[in-house]
Amino acid sequence: MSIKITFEKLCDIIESYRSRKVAVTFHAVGDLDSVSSAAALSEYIAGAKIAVPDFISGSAARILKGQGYDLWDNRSISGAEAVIVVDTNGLGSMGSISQQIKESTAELLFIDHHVPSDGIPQRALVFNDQSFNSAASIVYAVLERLGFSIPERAMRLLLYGIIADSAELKNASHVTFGQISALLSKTGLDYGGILHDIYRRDTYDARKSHISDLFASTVELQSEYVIVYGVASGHPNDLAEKALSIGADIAVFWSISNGEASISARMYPGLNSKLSINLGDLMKDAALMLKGQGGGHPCAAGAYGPYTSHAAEAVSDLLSKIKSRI
Ligand SMILES: [Mn+2]
Repeated sequence: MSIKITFEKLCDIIESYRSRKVAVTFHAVGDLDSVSSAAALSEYIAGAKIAVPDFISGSAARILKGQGYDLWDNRSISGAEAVIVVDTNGLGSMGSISQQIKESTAELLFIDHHVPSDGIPQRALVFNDQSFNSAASIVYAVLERLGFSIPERAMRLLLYGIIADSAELKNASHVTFGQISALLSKTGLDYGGILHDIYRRDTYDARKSHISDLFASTVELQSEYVIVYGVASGHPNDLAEKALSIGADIAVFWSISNGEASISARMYPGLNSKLSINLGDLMKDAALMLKGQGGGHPCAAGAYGPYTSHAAEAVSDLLSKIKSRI
């Protein structure tokens, strides 16, 4: 069991890290909440170095740059006396950096707002409070409590992070509303403009190909579940998400480009436990067939590899495993 700490203790620790060598990292495919939390902490902790686990999502990277930050390319925690992991509930979702953390002797501090997992090392200190809607909300509360005068670019980014994780304010408490209100007033930003920026529409080319690909896909009803699958002309993960957003329960799409096959699957949240399906595990088998890499989360996973001639077979194998559980 890791060591749970209170908000007061968290503030003390962050304050004590101010003069130390600290690495800040987050879950694989860092989103706006992760990157804004990391960026704001690195403003407070002068010696902080941000370590990107796998990569940063396209919209997070765009907004990070838009707020005047350079994109981080460091992927190592070496040399750090302490590692702060934000927005992450265990090493299982940390991609390539989890091995570095396992091998490191640095102090470990997790700051998160997700349901805790058992994938946190025993020696780690953990602040996890799900009454905060986001990691950015926790980081903002800590920096305020420490009396730090947060640079404006970090305030803007925290505001984006808090709003992004609020699901258009559906996931928001009185704390969230209070912080959003304070940050809007301090930065002069406008809520509608931020939403527009976060959920910017795809280009017309991308929207046209999403719609064409979805029309060309196969739609099956198995028991009471709608399964959609087919070929994507763009990124298969985008298409699988679109399929879910218009009512699919399970979506599997694949593509071949530049000599690489890529498969992506999505499931409606919660179906993994209901149907005992873990897409992340199933994608490991798909990756073997593609002679590449695969994995992910129970409801969102992918595999890619150079063995393109086996892609169709890997997809039908995946679909039959999924259907056998329904
Ligand atoms: Mn988050």
